[in-house]
Amino acid sequence: MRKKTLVLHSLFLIALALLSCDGSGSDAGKIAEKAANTDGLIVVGFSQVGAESDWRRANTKSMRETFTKEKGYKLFFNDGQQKQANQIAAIRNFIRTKVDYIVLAPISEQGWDEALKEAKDAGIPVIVVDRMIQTSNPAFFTSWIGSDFRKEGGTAVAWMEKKFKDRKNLKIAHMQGSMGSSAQIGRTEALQEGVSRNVEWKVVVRDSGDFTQVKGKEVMERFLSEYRDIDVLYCENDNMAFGAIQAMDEARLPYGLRGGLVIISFDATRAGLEQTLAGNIAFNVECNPLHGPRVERIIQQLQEGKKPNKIVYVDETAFDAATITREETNSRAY
Ligand code: GYE
Repeated sequence: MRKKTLVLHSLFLIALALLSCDGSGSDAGKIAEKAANTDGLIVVGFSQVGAESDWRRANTKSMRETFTKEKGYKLFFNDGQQKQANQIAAIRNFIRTKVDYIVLAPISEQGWDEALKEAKDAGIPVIVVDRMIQTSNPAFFTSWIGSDFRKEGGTAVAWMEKKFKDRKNLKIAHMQGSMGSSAQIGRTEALQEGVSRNVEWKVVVRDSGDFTQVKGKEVMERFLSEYRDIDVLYCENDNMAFGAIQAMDEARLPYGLRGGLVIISFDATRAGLEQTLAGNIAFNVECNPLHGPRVERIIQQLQEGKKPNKIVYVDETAFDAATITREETNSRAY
């Protein structure tokens, strides 16, 4: 009997290790060590979407730099590789490991109820970061911190309304992010509202590039094979814009301040601002990924028995190729 229990226990630990071991920068195997030997550290399980963009990598770095042993934390990091099923498995793994807090950067808004109910039943607070989630019970998460994506889109659309004020028949190509993510939903909604307000605006092609450079290039190649005379590319992040720029270079199509297609992008990462400074991206709306310290503040409040705000939006700005400076670009932290 005892032997059987031992075998089962070993199998359980192996399963835990395998779950956390996806070969993509997750803390492979460490979960098996569990919180047992945490030396009074606060144990945080972070389920990250993936590593699809510069924004995402900066976000991961911010979290890793915040939740260090020196600062009193033990961080379990799981890279979901852009799959919700992986993220749900990670959440369940964190619950079994009895972490103190779960931090979730959700790939999409829907589909979290079951896993989050399990976390709630286990008494583990869940902090949602970056994208938002839709839940049947608001108590399934403690706090959310991230960007107002609808507002980001509104900033881009307001710039377009000024830039193309008297323009007739404006042909827009719309490259969307990962479908069903708040970043895509908000930025897309803003453009759709802009199109319904401006009768001369037409979205001639629309497709998702899943927030990656590789897909951004592929999608742009397809757009160009269908429409050579696109006026604007409304591109929902920098990495897809980099891919689109590659596709335009290969097709020898002009873009940017020199004339030709006007590219609008989101994130304003360092690499994105370089492209803005060079005049290739005409307008770049900031999306701030440095959430590590913000999540830590929430955790500290909870540690002190305080009630953090349920919803917190971060402040963001935007950069116009006509006015951006070298200093602004160089001082970019991500
Ligand atoms: O814009 C994109 C990333 O959710 C804000 O996801 C984030 C978005 C960001 O892949 O680059």
